[in-house]
Amino acid sequence: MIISRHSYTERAHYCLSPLAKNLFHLMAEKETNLALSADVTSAQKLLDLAELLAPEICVLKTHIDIIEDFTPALTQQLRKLALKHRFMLFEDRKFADIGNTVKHQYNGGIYHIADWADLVNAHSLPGPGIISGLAEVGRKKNRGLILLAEMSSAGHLMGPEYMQNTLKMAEQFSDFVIGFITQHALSRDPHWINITPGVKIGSGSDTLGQQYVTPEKAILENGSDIIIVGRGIIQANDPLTEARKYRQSGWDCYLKRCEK
Ligand code: 5BU
Repeated sequence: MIISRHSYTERAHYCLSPLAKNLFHLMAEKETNLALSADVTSAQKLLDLAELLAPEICVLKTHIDIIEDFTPALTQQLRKLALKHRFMLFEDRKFADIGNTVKHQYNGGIYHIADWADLVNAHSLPGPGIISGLAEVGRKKNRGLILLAEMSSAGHLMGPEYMQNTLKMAEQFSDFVIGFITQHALSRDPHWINITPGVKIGSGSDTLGQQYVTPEKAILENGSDIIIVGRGIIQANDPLTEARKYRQSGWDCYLKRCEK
């Protein structure tokens, strides 16, 4: 198992992406490795959640295309919150097309994702052209890309060979790709950030294929650096108390991993 025992601050030194470096420093200084998956469908609900939980998180992950009353004012507000409370915005767009198409999807359309999202993700499935296309837009704006190496859902097709090939592809773009969406750390190189969705205290699953691991399993056994939590927090009676639990648990596991 490939698990880094180094601190986030130590790992920041190895990053070729300035954004990855900033993210490691932000996590270390704010003492949080919790990302909130704010999967709500109204702009006001998203802003309320962001405002409430901003002090607890290093990353706010959005699905901007599920917002029913989207206006550009929403992303401007999110950016203000991100600056004020020091967290990064991650649009979970999962690009999966040829380079020329993703370039337009990233930069243009209704959402102008590249103008406000520090981070986006993409499938490696189409080959390296998808990264080149996104990099044409993202590099000059100091954005970062996360490649999907391994999903959390049951029956996904991302086997060990696919994951290794995704790593190899990332290595060609290590100033722009900051790491992976993955359930398991992929490499000994300390600069890659392993980001894990499907995390819930108590583990379990939902009825549509989502599979959960606990923060302990994600961080201590599987080498995750950032845990993404959605319904475990936003469907709780008291999301703030719940977010603090996840934050504490995530941070304790990270400290324990560094001590080992
Ligand atoms: P949940 O409510 O904690 O299950 O939400 C998980 C979020 O992470 C949700 O927005 C998914 O779209 C996202 N996700 C995921 O669950 N699994 C994956 O492999 C990837 C994204 Br990639």
